[in-house]
Amino acid sequence: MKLYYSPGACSLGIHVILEEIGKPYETQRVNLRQGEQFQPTFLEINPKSKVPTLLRDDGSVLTEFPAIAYWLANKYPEAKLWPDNLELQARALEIMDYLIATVHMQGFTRMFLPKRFAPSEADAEAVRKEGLRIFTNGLNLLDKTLSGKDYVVGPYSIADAAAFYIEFWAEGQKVPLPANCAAHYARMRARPAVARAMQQEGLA
Ligand SMILES: N[C@@H](CCC(=O)N[C@@H](CS)C(=O)NCC(=O)O)C(=O)O
Repeated sequence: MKLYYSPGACSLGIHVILEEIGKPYETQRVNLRQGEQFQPTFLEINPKSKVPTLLRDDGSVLTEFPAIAYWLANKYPEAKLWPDNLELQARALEIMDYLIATVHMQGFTRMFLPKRFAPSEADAEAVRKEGLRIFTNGLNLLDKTLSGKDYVVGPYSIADAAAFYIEFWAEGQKVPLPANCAAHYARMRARPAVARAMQQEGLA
């Protein structure tokens, strides 16, 4: 397996999952700042120009965080990253979809790349603020989800890897983490697999 990633990007969550699983894998850095995701070599692998991208041992490529995370967790059940009851499975998918499709894609992307969404330069600040509103709202909802639990759905799962990269971004952007998210983030940082993934990406 080979993970195409960019240091500190959402691919960090998949990197954490791979480290939790502990099977051999390679990594290939994609320089997003230099636009490597739009170069023909990468487009051949993932025409969506996004990381995470997973090249599997049979040569097939899997994209989109929830699909990659779900496939890994179910391919390697011994890592116990996927809950064993239907209700918690549905909850894990529910929160991952919200964190990635809304908090990340609609919130953080507006904060980080406002010009992509702004009709003109003058609109960029308003776009950034709207992104921050969506992102902060998402952290508050995640905080409620975490109430009374160590991990997002109770037992540790792939949903925690998604929550982790969002919390990591909040720290980087100096957006205060609500109490349950801060405790979850500290719990995640204390996991050896998380420390290894961060160290490999040069983030530790
Ligand atoms: N929906 C995608 C989102 C992936 C995504 O937005 N990745 C960002 C990095 S965090 C990326 O590759 N951005 C490159 C670009 O948009 O040019 C997923 O679930 O994997």
